[in-house]
Amino acid sequence: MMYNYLKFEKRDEIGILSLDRPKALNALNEEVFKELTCFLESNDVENIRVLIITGEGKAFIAGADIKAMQEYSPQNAYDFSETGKRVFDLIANLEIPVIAAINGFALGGGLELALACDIRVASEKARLGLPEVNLGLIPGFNGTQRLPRLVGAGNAMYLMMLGEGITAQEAYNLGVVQKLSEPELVLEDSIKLAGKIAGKSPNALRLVKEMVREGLEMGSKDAGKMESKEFGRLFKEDQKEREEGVNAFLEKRQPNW
Ligand code: CO8
Repeated sequence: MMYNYLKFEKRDEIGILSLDRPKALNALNEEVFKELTCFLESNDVENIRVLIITGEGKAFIAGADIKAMQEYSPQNAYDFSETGKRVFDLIANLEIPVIAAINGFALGGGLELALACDIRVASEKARLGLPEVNLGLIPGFNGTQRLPRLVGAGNAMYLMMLGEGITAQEAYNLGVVQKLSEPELVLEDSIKLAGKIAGKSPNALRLVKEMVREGLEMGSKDAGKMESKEFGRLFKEDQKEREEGVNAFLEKRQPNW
């Protein structure tokens, strides 16, 4: 599939998806969401073990396309918000780990996309924030829900009410970002991290992701039960990855998943 606003490259078992609309700082519009949906539902994601999402040029993503939104009716705005949520849920629900390699500005909807990823690596020079309140808007792609689940209500309110970009170091201190990189090494460091993760049991990675994602929507007792159930299920005879992982450890060799 040919994309206008996306670039995809595969390095071994790692996929690198770049938002490629640098003149508009990779701002998200309906066309970008269409292409992202196509990509996320394609075979490309089935054939990799870890996906990295990054941006071309000086921005990761500077938000939803403000120019396109200017003409929106309430129904258009509602639909756009729902479309964005569907796309970000596709990212969050992928069975493989997803790393956001934040090479520059991650603002508004751009930060919301990064929040739908599992891990965020950021350039020390990146700025991150939710500037919607400056436009009389609120985050509309689930940011009001994902951010407090990640960093707590106080830190989320701080970012959403401040409406200013914060430095990558501040974002790291708040727990929005998990790893900082020198600006020219963001992608390389993300690939290294992806490579380490790609060596782990794909089934275990899928389950970790599912337990965290589902668990955040449940009470802790029910979530704990769900975890025990899945842990027990791993000891069924058909669970080859668990068998291989344990055997490899005992035989002092690398597992072959
Ligand atoms: N949308 C559309 N175009 C954009 C956007 C954007 N979000 N951000 C930048 N651009 C464009 C600029 O207009 C400019 O275009 P042109 O060359 O044609 O004038 C080009 O990208 C380069 O930008 P700048 O010249 O402004 O670059 P600077 O380095 O001077 O500044 C900034 C970079 C600080 C990132 C600045 O561009 C900026 O403040 N951008 C807007 C950031 C922002 O407010 N983002 C939040 C948008 S709202 C949002 O995301 C809500 C999500 C929920 C939507 C819910 C659905 C209804």
